[in-house]
Amino acid sequence: MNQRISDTAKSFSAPDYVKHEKLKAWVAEVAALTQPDAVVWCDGSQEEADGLCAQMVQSGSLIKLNPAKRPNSYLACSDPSDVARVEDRTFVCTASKEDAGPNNNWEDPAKMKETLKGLFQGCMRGRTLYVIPFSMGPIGSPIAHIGVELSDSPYVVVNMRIMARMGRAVLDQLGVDGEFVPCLHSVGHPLEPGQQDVKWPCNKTKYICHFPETREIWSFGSGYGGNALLGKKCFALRIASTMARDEGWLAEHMLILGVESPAGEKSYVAAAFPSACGKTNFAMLIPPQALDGWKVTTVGDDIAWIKPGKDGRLYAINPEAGYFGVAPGTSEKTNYNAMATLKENIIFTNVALTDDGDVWWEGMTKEAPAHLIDWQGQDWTPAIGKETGRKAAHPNARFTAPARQCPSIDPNWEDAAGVPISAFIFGGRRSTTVPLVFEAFNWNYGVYMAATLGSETTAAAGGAQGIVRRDPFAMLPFCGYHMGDYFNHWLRMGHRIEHAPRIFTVNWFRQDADGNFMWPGFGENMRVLKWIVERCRGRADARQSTLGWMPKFEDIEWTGMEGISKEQFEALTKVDNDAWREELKLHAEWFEKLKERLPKELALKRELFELGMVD
Ligand code: O2Y
Ligand code: MN
Repeated sequence: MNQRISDTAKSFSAPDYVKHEKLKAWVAEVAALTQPDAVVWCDGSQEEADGLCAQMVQSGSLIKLNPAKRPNSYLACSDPSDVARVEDRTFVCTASKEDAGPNNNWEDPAKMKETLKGLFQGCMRGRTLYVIPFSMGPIGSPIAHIGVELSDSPYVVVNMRIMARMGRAVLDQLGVDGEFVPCLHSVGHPLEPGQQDVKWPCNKTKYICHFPETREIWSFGSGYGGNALLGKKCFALRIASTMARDEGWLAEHMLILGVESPAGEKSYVAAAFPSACGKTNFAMLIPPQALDGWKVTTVGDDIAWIKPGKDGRLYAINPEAGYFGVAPGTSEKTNYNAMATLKENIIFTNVALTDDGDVWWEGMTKEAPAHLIDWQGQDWTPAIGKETGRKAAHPNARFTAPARQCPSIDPNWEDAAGVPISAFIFGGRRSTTVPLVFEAFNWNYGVYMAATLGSETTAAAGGAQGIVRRDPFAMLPFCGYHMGDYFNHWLRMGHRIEHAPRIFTVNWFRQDADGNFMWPGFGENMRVLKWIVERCRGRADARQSTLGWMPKFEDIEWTGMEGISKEQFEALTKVDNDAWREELKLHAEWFEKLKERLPKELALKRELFELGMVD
C-alpha cells in the first residue's frame, strides 16, 4: 500500500483503481508542493487503521489502552498549544469582504493562497501524504456530498475513518468525474533526514481557511479536532452552508433525534444549541421511566444536512458517522448512552490515563482514582489536583466514537433519503428572561427567535460567567458567509416548502431569585419534547403569550415527576415584559452589527415585538 519513492523527482503514481483524473492531478500537484516522502491512498479498511495505530503506538503518538478494559481503543495527548478549534485563525476567503460578513475573519482569496502556498511548500518533507476520500452522509445519498482530505497526519486518517464514511467505497462512488470538495491539511512540521519526530507535531502558525466560491479548504499548523478533521466544521458547516444557500437546502449545527410515542408514531426533530447547553445529552436523552412507552433515538449529535423532499417536507441526514464529543462531565449519570458508546473502538484525546490502562476525566465518576497520568503525561493525584488546580483531563478533551455503537441510535440513521423533520428547536443557556418553552407563531417569527439566540458563558469555558453572547442558530463560528444573508436564506426556505416544520425555543437553565435551576433538565426534558411533538401532530393544547404558544401547566405530562408546582411552572414560563424590553434593546445592538445585510422582516419584527411588550 505504501509507495515509497526515494528519487529526488518524487513523482507518485496513484493506484490503478483510481480513475478520477482531476483527483489524481490534484494529488500530484499537492505532492509536488508539499514534497512528502510517500503518498498513501487510504482504503478505509480495518487493517489499514490497525497498521496506522500500531505505527503511532511505536512512535509514541498513541497509547494503546488495556484491551480487557477498552478493546481496540487508544489515547492521544496533544501539544498544549493545540487543544481546540482556533477561531481567531479561521478565515473565510471570498472575493468581496462583505460576502464573508462581520461573523468571519476575511482575507482576499488570491492573497491567502499565496500565504498558504508559502507555508505548504515542502511542509510534508519526511512525512507521508495520506489521500482520504470521505462521504459526508451515507454513500450515494442524494443529501450526501463527498470530500477528499490530503493530510500528513495518521491521527487524522484514523479519526476521519470514524467520523465519516471513508476509503475505497467513496472513490468508487466518485467514479471518473464525480464532484468532491478538496480539503488540504498539514500539521506544518516537516522532518529533515534523521530528525526525530515529536509526539504531536504541529506549528505555532495556524491557518484554517475556507474558499467558499471555489469550495476548497486549506488547513495548516494544527492536528486537533475541527482544525484538522476537515469533514466536520470546515466542510459540513462552513463550506456546506454556502453550498446550501446556493442550492436551496440547509447545512446546520443541529442534532437530530427521533421521538416514538407509545402508539409507535415516530416524529423527528432537529435542534440547535450553542456550546455548554447539553447538546449531546439531549441527542441521547433517556425518557423518565414514568413516561412509559416513549422512546428517544439518536440520528445525529452535532450537524444536520436538510433538503426539501418531493412531498413538501424537509428531510435530514447526519452527515457524520461518529461523535467527536467532549469527555469531561460525561458520566453514566449525565449521559448513559454516551458512556455505553465508548466501550470499544474509541480514540480518546487529552483525557487522563489510569494505572490499569483505561481512561478517566473530571466528572466521569464521583471519586477520582488515587493515581493517574494526566493529559500532559504527568503524575496526578486528587491531592495534586486540589493543590495546583490542575485538571487530569483537558477541559476540551474528546472521544472519537463510531455512531453505530450508540445504544439509542435510530434505526433510520443511515437512511439515504433522510428523516422527515417536524420541528426545529433552538435553545440557549439563559438564567433569566427566556421561558422553558414556547412555539413561534409562524416561520418568520421562529427565524427571528433563532437569529437572536443568546447563551450565557459558563465558568467552565473560561473567562467571565453569565455574559449573554448572541449565537444565532448556534452557527456564529460556522456560517461560511454573511449572517444577514443566512437569515434571509432561512426566511426564503420557509416559503419554498409546503410543510415547514414548526419552530420552538427552549431554555433548560432558568434560575430562581436564589440562583437555583428551576427545571431539572436531563431526562425530564422529555416532558417538553413530548409537548413539542404533540403540538406538531396538532394534539397538544397551548395558551397564547406575547412570545408565542406556550404549554399551560396541564398541557405537560407530570406523571412520575414531583417538585414542580403550578406556581413554579408559571414562574418558569413567565414572560417578564421588563426583562424583554431590555432583551429587545440587546437584539437591536446585535442587529446593528449585521445591518448591511439584515433582512428588513427581522428589523420590523423586532419593532413590532417592542410595541407588543406593554403591560
Ligand atoms: O475543539 C474542537 O476542535 C472541536 S469543537 C466541536 C466538536 C464536536 C462538536 N461540536 C464542536 C463545536 O465546537 O461545536
Ligand atoms: Mn458542535
